Amino acid sequence: MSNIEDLRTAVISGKRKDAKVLTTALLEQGIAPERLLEDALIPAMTVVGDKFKRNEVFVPEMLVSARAMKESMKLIEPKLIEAGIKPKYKAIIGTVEGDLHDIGKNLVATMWKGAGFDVIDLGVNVTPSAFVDAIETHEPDIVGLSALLTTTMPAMRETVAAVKATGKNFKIVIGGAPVTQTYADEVGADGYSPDAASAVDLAKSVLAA
Ligand code: B1M
Repeated sequence: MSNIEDLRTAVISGKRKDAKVLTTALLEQGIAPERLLEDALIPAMTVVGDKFKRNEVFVPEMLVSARAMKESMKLIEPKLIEAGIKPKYKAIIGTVEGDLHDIGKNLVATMWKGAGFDVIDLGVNVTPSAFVDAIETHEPDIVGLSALLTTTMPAMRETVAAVKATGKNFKIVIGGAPVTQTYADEVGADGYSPDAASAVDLAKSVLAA
């Protein structure tokens, strides 16, 4: 018999194959998919995020844990859909226009998924109008923008203005190496976070506000 604790440990240690085998076994044992999410994957990614914040693990370890979580999610997601279980929050994320960097943005997307959000990832080089179209289509609770270049920071400002002009009710958060809290305040974002783990705390706090 497999147990949920083993799955949590497999994700924390980034053991992708174990995560797949354990998820399959636990689902076959009749454990509800939402329990796997709530008692294994979300706590596992919280542990990894906390370790990252304390500098006990670094980006490579976060990436292997994220990969293990994705293996498990691939099996859990269809079951959650079948059971009609909806995530509490919907998020849209993308790297702004002109910018092709996606490693940090992908990590934020994964951590948000790990926190139980439904994440629509628009990819890189996303124009303000593509963000607006996605907001009209998906009606998210939160929108995340990433930029890695000082030259693409102005696209962040333009995107914030464009998405706010939709008049829809959602929060907007930004991040990326050159981005700061001061810049977030200047462009009118609801928040900024310096890393992927803090992006989860940030999203939860702006959504609760
Ligand atoms: Co580029 N690049 N790059 N690059 N690149 C940087 C960013 C640079 C600092 C390198 C340098 O000069 N030292 C520099 C930018 C300088 C500046 O503007 N200040 C630079 C440059 C100049 C360029 C090009 C212009 C080079 C050229 O062609 N002349 C070019 C631009 C292309 C374009 O985007 N239009 C370019 C291209 C590339 C590659 C394609 C080769 C590749 C990207 C591959 C990819 O992403 N798929 C690349 C890479 C890999 C880098 C470095 C080496 C690494 C970036 C990275 O992935 N870091 C980078 C130098 C460096 O950082 N050491 C560099 C790891 C990642 C986990 O961190 O993305 O910061 P990061 O994400 C963090 C946080 O910032 C935060 O959380 C993440 C995890 O904790 N975060 C958020 C990110 N998004 C967030 C969103 C949030 C919240 C938090 O809320 C929504």
